[in-house]
Amino acid sequence: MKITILVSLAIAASLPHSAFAAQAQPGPLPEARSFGAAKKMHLMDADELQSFKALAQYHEPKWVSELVAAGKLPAVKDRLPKEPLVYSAASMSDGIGHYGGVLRHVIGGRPEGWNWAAGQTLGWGGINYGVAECLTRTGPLFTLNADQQQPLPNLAKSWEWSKDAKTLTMHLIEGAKWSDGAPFTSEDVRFYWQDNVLDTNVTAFAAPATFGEGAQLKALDDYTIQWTFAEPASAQVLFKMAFFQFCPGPAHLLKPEHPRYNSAKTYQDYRNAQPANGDLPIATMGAWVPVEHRTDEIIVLRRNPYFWKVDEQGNQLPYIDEMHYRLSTWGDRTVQTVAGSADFSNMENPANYVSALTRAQKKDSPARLDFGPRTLGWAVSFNMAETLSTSDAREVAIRQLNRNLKFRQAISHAIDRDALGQSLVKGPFSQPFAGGIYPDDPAVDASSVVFYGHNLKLAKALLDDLGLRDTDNDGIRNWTSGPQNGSNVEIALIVKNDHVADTTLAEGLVAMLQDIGIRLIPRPMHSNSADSLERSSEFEWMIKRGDENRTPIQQGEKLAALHNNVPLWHRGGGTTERNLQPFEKTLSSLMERYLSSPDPLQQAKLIAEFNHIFTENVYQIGLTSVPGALIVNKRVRNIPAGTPILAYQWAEDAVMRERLWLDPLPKVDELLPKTIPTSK
Ligand code: BQZ
Ligand code: CA
Repeated sequence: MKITILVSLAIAASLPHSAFAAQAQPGPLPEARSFGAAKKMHLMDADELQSFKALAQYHEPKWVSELVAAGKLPAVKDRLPKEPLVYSAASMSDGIGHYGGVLRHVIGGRPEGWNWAAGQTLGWGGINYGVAECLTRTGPLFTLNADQQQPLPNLAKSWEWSKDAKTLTMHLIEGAKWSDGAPFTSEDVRFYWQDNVLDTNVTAFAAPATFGEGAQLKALDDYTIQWTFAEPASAQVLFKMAFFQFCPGPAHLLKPEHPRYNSAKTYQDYRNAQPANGDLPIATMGAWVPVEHRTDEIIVLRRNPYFWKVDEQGNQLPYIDEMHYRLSTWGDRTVQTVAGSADFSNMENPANYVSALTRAQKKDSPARLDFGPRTLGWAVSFNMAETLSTSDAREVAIRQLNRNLKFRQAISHAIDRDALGQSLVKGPFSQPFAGGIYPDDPAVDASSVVFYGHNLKLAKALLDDLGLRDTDNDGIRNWTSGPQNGSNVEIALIVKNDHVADTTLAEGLVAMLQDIGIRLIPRPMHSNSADSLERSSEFEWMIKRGDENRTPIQQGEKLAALHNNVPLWHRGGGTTERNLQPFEKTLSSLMERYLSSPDPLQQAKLIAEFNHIFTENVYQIGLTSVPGALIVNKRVRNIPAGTPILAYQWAEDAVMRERLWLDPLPKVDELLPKTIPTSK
C-alpha cells in the first residue's frame, strides 16, 4: 500500500504542468462470489456428431406421406439432397426422437421483415436461427472436445485450402432445395455475396472486409465455390461464415426485387421485398418456415418438407412439426417458461432469477433450469467517431470527451458496480465488469483485467483536471473552454427499453453520474431502433448487453477496429478518414494476430494482452456481469444438462432444435396441423 502511494506521488511529481494532477487508480477486478457450478457435459468429436452421407431409406411423418400419396409433394428421397447431413444417434442425449408437436417460444423482439440477406432481423429469440442456414455452423461446438473447436460444415459440406492459404474451395450440399422446392445452388451464394455483401447500397450482416480486405468469391459450378484472399487466410474466416454473416437468402425470389436485376425497383424496395406483414410463406433452408404472422400476437412456423438434415435412421428432421413465437416481452419469456406455458427461455433478465430458481426447484415444476457462467453483462459504448453522423458542435464536443482517456477513467471511478449488480438481482449472482471479454469466458481470466473501481473523490478530481467545472452552480459541470464553453455537460444515453435490465442499469447510471455533475439524458427505445442508430453511428452513449464480449474467436472482430464497420462505437465511413487512437491500433493488431494464430498458447497470450489494453483504456465501460440460465420444459428431449445459453452462439442454435422432440407429446397446441408451407 505504502509503496503504491509513493509510486503514484513520484509519477504525479514528474508531470510537467500540475504537480497535483489526479491519476486514475487501476486495481484488480474484485473476486466473484460463487453461486453453484455449471454441470459437466459429455463431449465428443465432430465426426461423432454429424456427417454427410446417403442412407438406404428415408422416413417422414405419416401425415406428410399422405400428402406425397395425394400428389402434393415429391417423395422424401427426392426432396432430400444426394447426401443429407446425418446426425448420429449417439450424439443425442436422449436419442432418436418421434415426430410431432409444437415448440412454444415467447419473444420480446419483432421482425423488421423477412429479408435477412439484406440485413433485416426477423425478431431474434431464435427465429433468425431457425430460418437462416449458413455456410458453416458454430452453435453446437459446445458439445465437442477442446481440440475440436472449429466451425462445422453446414451448407458448405466440405472444403480444401490451397498450400499458400490464399484459396479456399468449398463444396456445397448437392441437390438440396429451398422450402418451396427450388434448388439451392452456388447462385444463391453468389447473389448473397455480390448483390448484398459487396453492394454498398445494401446493409447486410457481413461487410466486404469481414472476410479480409480484398477477399473474392466466385462460383466454379453449381455446387462449388471458391474464395481467394489477398493475404494467407486462417480458419478464422470459417467462423465468419457461420451465423449471421454468411447465410444466403433465396436468390430465385430476391433477384427480381433487386435493382440490379429489375430497374423498376429501388434499394428501399429491395430491403423490404419480404415485409414483416407481407405474404407468407417465404422460402428458407431452415427446419421451419414462417407461415403466419399476426402482428404483436404470434408467428407460426411449420416444418420444412425439404429440410436437408436427417437422423441416422433416415428420419427427415425436424422432429417437431410446428414452432410458435408469441410476441410479448423478453421477461415474459422466462415467466411463461417457468410456468409451463412456453418451452424454452434463455433466462437473462436478472429480476426473474430468484423467483424462477425457487419455482424450478419444486418437484412439480414443469421446467428445469441450469445456470451457466457469467457471460451475460452490460457495458456502455462511448461513440469515438470524431464527426461521423454528428449534426452540431455539441455532438462533436461529446465525441472528443469520449475519446479522452481521463474522462473515461473518471466515469469508471464514478460507478458503484456492486450497487448496479444488486439493483438487478440481490445475492451472489453479479460481478463487477470492467469491459472487454468476460472474465468467466474460457479465453481469458480476471488477471488480464485493469479495473478502475468506485472512487467518487477521484472521479471528481479527474473531471476537475479536465476543466469541467460547475461554473453556474446548478449541479452540472460546464465546459470551461472550446466551442461549448459555458454550457452544461449533458450526454444522451440510448437505452433499449425492451430489455428490463438495461432500463434498471440506466437509472442507476444516471443517479451515479449526477453525483459527479454529469447529466445523462436517457433515450429509451426499442432494440430495433437502437441497433439501427448504433449501426449508423448516431449516438453519444449507448447502454447495451455485451453479446460480443465473449468467445473472441467468434465475436472478437466486433471489439476492435479491424475494418470500417467495427467496433460499432468507432465506425469509419463518411467523408473524413477514421482517426484511430494509438491504443486502438494496438488493439486491432493484437486481435488480428489472435484471430489468425494457429497456436493456442500464443493465442491465449495475445487475447490476455488484448483484454489488458482494452480495459486499461476503458475502450467500453463495463458495468456488471451475471450468469445466464437455460430454462426448458421437462418434456423437451435432447437438451443435455449444463447447456449454456450463450457460447459461440445463443442456445437456440447450440441445442440444434431440429433434433429436439417432445415426450410426452402434447394433445393440443398445433394451430395448423397437417399442413406444409406451400407458396401462394
Ligand atoms: C437470444 C437471441 C437469439 C441481438 C438479441 C436481441 C437484440 C440484439 C441479440 C437472446 C435475443 C435474446 O437477443 O435476448 O436471449 O434469444 O435473441 O438471437 O436482444 O436486441 O440486437 O444481438 O441476439
Ligand atoms: Ca452548471
